[in-house]
Amino acid sequence: MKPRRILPLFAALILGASVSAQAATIQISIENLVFAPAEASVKVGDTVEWVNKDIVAHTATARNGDFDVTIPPKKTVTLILKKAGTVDYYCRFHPNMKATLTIAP
Ligand SMILES: [Cu+2]
Repeated sequence: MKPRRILPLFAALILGASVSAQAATIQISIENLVFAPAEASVKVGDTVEWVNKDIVAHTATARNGDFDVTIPPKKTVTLILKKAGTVDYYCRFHPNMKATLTIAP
């Protein structure tokens, strides 16, 4: 087999590997009315996991309306990101709680 015939196979293997490594889970904790980290860089297809360590409920509410999830006390809520963009979000119950997701395509 000539090298130029082997090349596409290698390319497919490399692409396949990068696709499976692409989707990640990003954990954002909520403690004492603070999202941490407040700024996270993620990708479409990634899962965001909000972990509420407080004894009160919070929300992660996108200002552009892309998502609005409620995170009960001591619970974890996940969301798979479907749209690219920079999304500012806040908590509807505590509007001082603010954070940003930078979502790459
Ligand atoms: Cu809150």
